[in-house]
Amino acid sequence: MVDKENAKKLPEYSDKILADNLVPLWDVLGKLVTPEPKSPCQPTMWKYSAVRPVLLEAGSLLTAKEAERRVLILENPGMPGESKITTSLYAGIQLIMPGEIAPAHKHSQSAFRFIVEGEGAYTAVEGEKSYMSKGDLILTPNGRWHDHGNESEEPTFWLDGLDIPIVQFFDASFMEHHSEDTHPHVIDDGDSVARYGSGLMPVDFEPTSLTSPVMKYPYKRTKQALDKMKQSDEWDPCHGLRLMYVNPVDGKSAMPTMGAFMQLLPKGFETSSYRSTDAMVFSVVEGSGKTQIGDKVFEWGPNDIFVVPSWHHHQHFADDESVLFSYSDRPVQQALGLWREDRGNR
Ligand code: GTQ
Repeated sequence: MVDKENAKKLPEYSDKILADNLVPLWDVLGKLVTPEPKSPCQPTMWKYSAVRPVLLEAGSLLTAKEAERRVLILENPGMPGESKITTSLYAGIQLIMPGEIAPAHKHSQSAFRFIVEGEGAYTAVEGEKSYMSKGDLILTPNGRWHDHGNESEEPTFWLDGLDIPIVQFFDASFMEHHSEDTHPHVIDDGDSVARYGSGLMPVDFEPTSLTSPVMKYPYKRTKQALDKMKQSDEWDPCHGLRLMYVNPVDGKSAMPTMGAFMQLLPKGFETSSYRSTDAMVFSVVEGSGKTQIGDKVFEWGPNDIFVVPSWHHHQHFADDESVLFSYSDRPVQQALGLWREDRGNR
């Protein structure tokens, strides 16, 4: 306990030293070093039925080229103005109309596209096109030229996941525009999947990136894996069946800064209460159900997106067999020895 007389002098003391850019730790220690995670991130859901029409409206207001990227950011209401869905990650829904091109650029930020609606648009990474189908995961490793195009007759929508806040935190952002709208097409479509994503790897392959060399993880294969595995009827109480997208070079996360996952919950399944230090963004691929996060309940169906903040107890209830995609900063936390989970015992 501080002496009574001295306690009166302390506020004045704090004010005085502030002019010299000094702050007493004893005033702020409690909020700096918390006994457990205290996140400004709020549990939130975006219904696809609400996002889709307003994004289409943007489709008639500006072209993909004018916008560079026609995206609506999913901004967490707990961090207004910060363009974040969690404290460390960014999410947006991107729309590209038939015939449009979103011009080539490259940046320090890593990105993935998780396809929500449409068939036949593409993302090209250094000229290698990956054509999109619903549920596909397409990677854009940091520092690589990428452009998007839509050769189909339908508008195409996808979820953009980027590590923008992580790069911002480190003040390490660089970005360049290509002199052409599209990077020259120098690699055959599907080359990276064939070369690195077939359980084979070129002899003496030396990776030049921490990101997986496989540019597309097709939903067809992901779903086949889940469908086969569900027949063995071995369910994780907290996750149902949950798979992680991996880099075949090292078996680690497909991207260094973002972990991506796909899980299946059988009809009627109720997961045990779970929490972890990585805030998770979920995108519903198939099925319907609800997720309880703390005392809030979110009812979801196909293409809805919701976020579970760090260290929030949550449970999923599947009304129908459901497939949920999710991503988080888990690989970063694990690399730094920070990641923790709590599998129940409420
Ligand atoms: O498609 O390259 O949602 O650079 C945000 C920044 C998408 C992209 C976003 C980007 C992109």
